[in-house]
Amino acid sequence: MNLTARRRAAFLAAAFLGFAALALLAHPAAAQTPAPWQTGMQQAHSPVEEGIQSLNLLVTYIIIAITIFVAGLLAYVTFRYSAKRNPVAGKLSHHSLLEVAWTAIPVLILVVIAIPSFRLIYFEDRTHDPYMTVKVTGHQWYWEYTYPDTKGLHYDSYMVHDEDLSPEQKAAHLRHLAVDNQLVLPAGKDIRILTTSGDVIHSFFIPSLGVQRYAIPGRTIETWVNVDKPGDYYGECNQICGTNHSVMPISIHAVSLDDFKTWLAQAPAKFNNASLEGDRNTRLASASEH
Ligand SMILES: [Cu+2]
Repeated sequence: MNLTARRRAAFLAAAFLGFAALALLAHPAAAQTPAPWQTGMQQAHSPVEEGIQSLNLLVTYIIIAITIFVAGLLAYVTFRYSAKRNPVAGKLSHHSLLEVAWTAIPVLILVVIAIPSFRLIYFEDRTHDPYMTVKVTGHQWYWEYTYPDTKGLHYDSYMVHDEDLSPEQKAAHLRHLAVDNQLVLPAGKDIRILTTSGDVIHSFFIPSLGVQRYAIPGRTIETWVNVDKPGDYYGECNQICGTNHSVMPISIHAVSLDDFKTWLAQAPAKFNNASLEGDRNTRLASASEH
């Protein structure tokens, strides 16, 4: 191995280790909430999020390969064709095969990315024959959950403010994520989600479940979720929607089908509409003070 080859190998090895470290950082063992100093994605807990993460991984590998190739090429050319080593510049103006190659290869790479990308877009768009439907309505600044398959069960979900967080919620880093009434769903079932809004544009976003849909006044947008196992999953409104945009987190409580049926049986009594209306006004007044 001559000096040039050795330097090139050392450079490529350093570049590879650097990108490998970045790739590892991007995939830590994560929870269903964001972790302090987290840079990568949360662990996947739905088929859609698994698809999103595998597509992300594929694209990351392609990016790493292209970056290493371009950086290596640049380093080689800088070294090999410096004025010292190559005093007489070449007069090559074009090279047909090269031009065909650098057009066709990027097109091929884009096709390789496009096929799984489009497949995923259609996969996350809707589900056929869902077990049930939930309607999600964004409001300034809380979420309203409706179960149209029941006799009009609906309730509001407000953030728990800092001073009201329990020690357990604080320890679990649930500041600006914990809510009074979670969206309760059965795990392991396909659930149709319909989003809309009562005022301005919001966005219903739960990273670990791969759910992200605008909530737009006058429109109903569809997606679906199948939460893989019981647990609590957190997200936030991710469309700037006014002063208190930051105080309308999303918390999903996924339970077994039996537990869900039990919950559904007692939920209408718990979320009495008359008392909710009164509650809504006082909570809104207190929310605008924060
Ligand atoms: Cu919002």
